[in-house]
Amino acid sequence: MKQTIVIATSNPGKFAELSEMLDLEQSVQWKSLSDFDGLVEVEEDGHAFIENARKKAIGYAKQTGQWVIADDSGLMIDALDGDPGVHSARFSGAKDADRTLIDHKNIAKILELMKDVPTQKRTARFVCALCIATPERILLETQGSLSGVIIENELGTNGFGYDPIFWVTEKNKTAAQMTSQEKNTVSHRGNALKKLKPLLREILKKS
Ligand code: ITT
Repeated sequence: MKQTIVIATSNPGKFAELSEMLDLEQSVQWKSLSDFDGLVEVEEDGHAFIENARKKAIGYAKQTGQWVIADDSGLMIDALDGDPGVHSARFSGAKDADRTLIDHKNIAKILELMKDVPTQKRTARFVCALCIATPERILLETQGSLSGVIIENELGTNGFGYDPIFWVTEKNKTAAQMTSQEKNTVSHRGNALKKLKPLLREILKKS
């Protein structure tokens, strides 16, 4: 029998990305939060990515009665003591409904805060934490990261969030200059999923 796993997002893009990258369709029936009515939103108020991923996975597993996979991710900049970190999504405080506008304001705030930071001190990393929980317990947790440098101007139009100012040295381009496939091979989310996949396969074999 197929194991149902709920991906803790209502965002169709993230649902497609996670279910495709996990690529275990044979043994898993993927669902999203949109398949359930009356769910109470689990607040992401933890101090670390893994805390938020854990909170969402457990919270939605209890509400749906199913296994749930949840993620939290963001950008950590060394010169800003790890900020924007868990506040990445709304670092500028912008409450606009338009995600592109929020991203633009977040980037503007970072560039302003870092205007006097020299190149060699502009190191940063994207981090992604993943957690799978049943209604009873945490089954699996993994983390992945991608190191880079914050550049002084936006470059590239692909991706989202901080991608246009995130220079990936090993690729000699920003994350916004990569196709989504290319980004998946090096990204924090891709790395966390690569670690999770064999562990999940083992658990599914036993269940
Ligand atoms: P959810 O509804 O799934 O929570 P979200 O936009 O909050 O969507 P995340 O928690 O994964 O997504 O990421 C928080 C923020 O971190 C996100 O809004 C971006 O600003 C930034 N971020 C995360 N991953 C990124 C990536 O691959 N490229 C650029 N920015 C990223």
